[in-house]
Amino acid sequence: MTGEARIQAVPVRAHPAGLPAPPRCQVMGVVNVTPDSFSDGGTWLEPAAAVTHGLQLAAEGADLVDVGGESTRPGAARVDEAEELRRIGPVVTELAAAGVLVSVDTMRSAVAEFALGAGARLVNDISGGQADPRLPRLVADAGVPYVVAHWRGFSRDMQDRAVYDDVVREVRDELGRQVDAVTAAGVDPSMIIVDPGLGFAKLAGHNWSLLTRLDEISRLGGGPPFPVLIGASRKSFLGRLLAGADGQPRPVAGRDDATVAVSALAAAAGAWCVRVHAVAANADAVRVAARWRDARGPEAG
Ligand code: PMM
Repeated sequence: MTGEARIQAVPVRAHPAGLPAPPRCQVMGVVNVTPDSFSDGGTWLEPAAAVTHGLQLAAEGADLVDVGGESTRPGAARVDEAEELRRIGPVVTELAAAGVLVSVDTMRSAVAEFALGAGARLVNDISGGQADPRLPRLVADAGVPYVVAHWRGFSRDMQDRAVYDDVVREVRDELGRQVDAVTAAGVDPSMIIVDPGLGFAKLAGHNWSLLTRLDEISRLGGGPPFPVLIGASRKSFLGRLLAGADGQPRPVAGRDDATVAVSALAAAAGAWCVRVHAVAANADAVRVAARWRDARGPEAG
């Protein structure tokens, strides 16, 4: 590929309809109201602690705060619906009432319905419309932005399905079919955000390949590019990269600086949003990337 062709391949950053559109990559702060998430499980299980944390993330510069009540770490069993609702209910309600732009991280229509009624403004469905067929229709009726992530099945055994010949082509094809399905269910394409689903039926090498080809992930079908969300924060592929001399992966608590590096690179490559646990440093990183894109010139969008 020539240098010129490479420059033209840098994607214009796309924004979903229905949300504010500052001229930089968005930062989504994570509040996991779970006992068992890999990165922060148990820390924010009490509603009051989760609300305080969400407000803190917003104060640190999160454009959105993503509230979830079901762990999706590899091997995790499903939580039942009533428990998921019990966990997220007061947290979504209080954060939305405080003026925070809340996204709900759920695969269930009943949970999304409650959260939207309580003021959430975006649905983040890591199954990309596949776990609960009623969810895309609910999102369509609500007219809110919808994160459609590439997904090959529930967390309990998803890593058995981390098998690809050409990960970027296969993820694009499968994500394209997921987008077609949710569009057929009535979701407006301008409301769709796509996500390669890092770590979901992916090994470390798969994640790196996807991260370097965000432009291709954003261009599914013949329409305008889709906004892309990246969830790399503290994931095990970063722990593996930073393994010590003994070969042991860097523990979760030591992965935030690497997350910031990924955020800067993804934002410079045109990602719409990075989903992160440690907001302040990532909010700085996306500002550096915005200035970088600006200085690089108009062809970068
Ligand atoms: N990763 C996790 C949870 N939700 N949502 C989206 N859209 N993309 C992701 O990559 C993603 C997600 C798992 O991470 P966590 O347990 O630290 O929240």
